[in-house]
Amino acid sequence: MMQKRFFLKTTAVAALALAAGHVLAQDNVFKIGLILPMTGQQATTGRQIEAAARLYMAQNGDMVAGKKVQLIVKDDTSIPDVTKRLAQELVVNEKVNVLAGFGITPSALATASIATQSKTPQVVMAAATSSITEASPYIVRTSFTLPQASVSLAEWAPKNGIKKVVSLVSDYGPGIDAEKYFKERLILNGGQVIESLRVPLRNPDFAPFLQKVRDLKPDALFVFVPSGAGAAVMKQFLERGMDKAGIRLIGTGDVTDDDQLNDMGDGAIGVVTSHHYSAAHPSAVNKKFVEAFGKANKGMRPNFMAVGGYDGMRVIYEALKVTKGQGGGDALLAAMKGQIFESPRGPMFIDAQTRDVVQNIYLRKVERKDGQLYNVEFDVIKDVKDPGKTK
Ligand code: VNL
Repeated sequence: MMQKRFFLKTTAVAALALAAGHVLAQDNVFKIGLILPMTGQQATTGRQIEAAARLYMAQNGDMVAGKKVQLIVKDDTSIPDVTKRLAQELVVNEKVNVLAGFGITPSALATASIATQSKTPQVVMAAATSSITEASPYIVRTSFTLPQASVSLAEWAPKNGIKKVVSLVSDYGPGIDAEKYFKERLILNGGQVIESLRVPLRNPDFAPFLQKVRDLKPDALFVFVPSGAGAAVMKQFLERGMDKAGIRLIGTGDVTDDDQLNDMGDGAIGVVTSHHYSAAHPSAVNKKFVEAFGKANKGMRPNFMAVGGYDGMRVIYEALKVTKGQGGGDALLAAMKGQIFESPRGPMFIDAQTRDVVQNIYLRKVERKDGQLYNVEFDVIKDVKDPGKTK
């Protein structure tokens, strides 16, 4: 009896000690669960963001405020149910301190309730539908919003001979935002959208839509497709000789994505887009970023997804520093709000009220520079807040 009790006691103590050791080990680790589409249609987005996150860590070390930062990358194949399940596992099993990534809007939205319930900051590095930040008070965004980019282009277009436009967008959140905000602002500026076309997000066939645009003969075709789909649009636009028929191609910068632009050929030269990031952004901070990114990734050029990932890591690192490694989700979130810094994209700011990004939107034209195709910035609208926010 005595012996048994003694045995029980020692095992209980041992178990406690083990648990304490585990807690201690956990305590010294700061986990970031990075959920991205690493395979499937949006794989380039995952590849860009993971590379940028790893670059940020290589440049800034993995010891922050006494914690060892650990990046846990999960592939959601851009299927929202998978994103949600992975987020749940990361929160419950891995006890991640922050959720990050989110290649497409449905994935970001599917995770919002988990962020809210577990009080885990959710740093959206890619997805760009305006309403995302309203889905959870724990969401902070470091990418952009489609209304930001679209409104800026609708300011430029009518002053540059573009009055009659057909819009063509991917038929989901960001596309619908782009369509709506571009149209409203164009009308306000004396232009008109004569037809609004929507293509499916999954396996889109642009051909019949482009044929329709050709028949309608607008001054320009305004396009939003997600990162990775731009090259296909460009190719079919040129194959149909639409540029020769006098139809200009304009869009948010997703269509002349730096991940693909250099392979689009000279037909892309002259295409005007509006966006928050170009690999050709002429600043010292960006030059360093592009160079280091290329060096670490076999010459790969960073696109706007990469910059969203890089800046997202910055926001997380700073929050960890400010909270001295002692804060839970609420403290981290508070330290993310209001951050202001110089990104490779230019100055940026996390609006404390909306948790959304305030940033410059640039007008850019595709040009050949040093033998390569770039989005060359020629105008800027400074400190653009998301026009989609009503509050
Ligand atoms: C989204 C918006 C995705 C813009 C994108 O590429 C993009 C989104 C994957 O919100 O789903 O370029």
